[in-house]
Amino acid sequence: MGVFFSNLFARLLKKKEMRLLMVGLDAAGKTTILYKLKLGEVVSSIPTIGFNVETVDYKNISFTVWDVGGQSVIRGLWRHYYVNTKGLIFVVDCSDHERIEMAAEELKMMMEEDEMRDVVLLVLANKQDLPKAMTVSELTDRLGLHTLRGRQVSERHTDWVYTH
Ligand SMILES: Nc1nc2c(ncn2[C@@H]2O[C@H](COP(=O)(O)OP(=O)(O)OP(=O)(O)O)[C@@H](O)[C@H]2O)c(=O)[nH]1
Ligand SMILES: [Mg+2]
Repeated sequence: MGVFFSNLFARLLKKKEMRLLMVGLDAAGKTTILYKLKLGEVVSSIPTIGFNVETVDYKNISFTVWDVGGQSVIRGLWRHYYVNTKGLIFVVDCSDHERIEMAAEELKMMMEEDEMRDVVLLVLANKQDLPKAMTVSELTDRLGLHTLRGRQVSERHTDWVYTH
């Protein structure tokens, strides 16, 4: 009986698991964010060839975050990580005015994939500390977030843009 109850409790208390995919152009800051979330500190990173994966616990949810490299030759591999992804974190370097169209194009293509239809999208406006960084509303415009297929956009925090 005791074993029965302890098993039951273990099941009830088991953390909910959720898989998140983090992508964005190379040098957007994905790996830096991953280790900030995981370790609470900034670690120096080198460009990711392939991916990093870490589990981050928050309240009763255990997030498995897949951080996939963003160099152009690697971008074609992003689609292999879509399966079972509940949320997509798209990281943008707000100081990279030259490549914002490219970022917009990559995001649009991804969100048009059938597998991504129901994922929650979070656009992370990164590198806000740099001079001439785009503001969140500028970024929302440049990425065409208001026109993403079937999605509503809400800006809930100054440097985070969520769509669902
Ligand atoms: N100023 C500033 N620099 C940042 C910020 N976040 C990351 N960086 C720097 O940007 C550079 C690239 O960061 P990474 O985290 O390696 O970028 P990435 O998106 O993982 O790049 P790939 O792995 O090539 O796809 C590093 O030199 C970071 O220190 C930020 O918020 N502000
Ligand atoms: Mg990286």
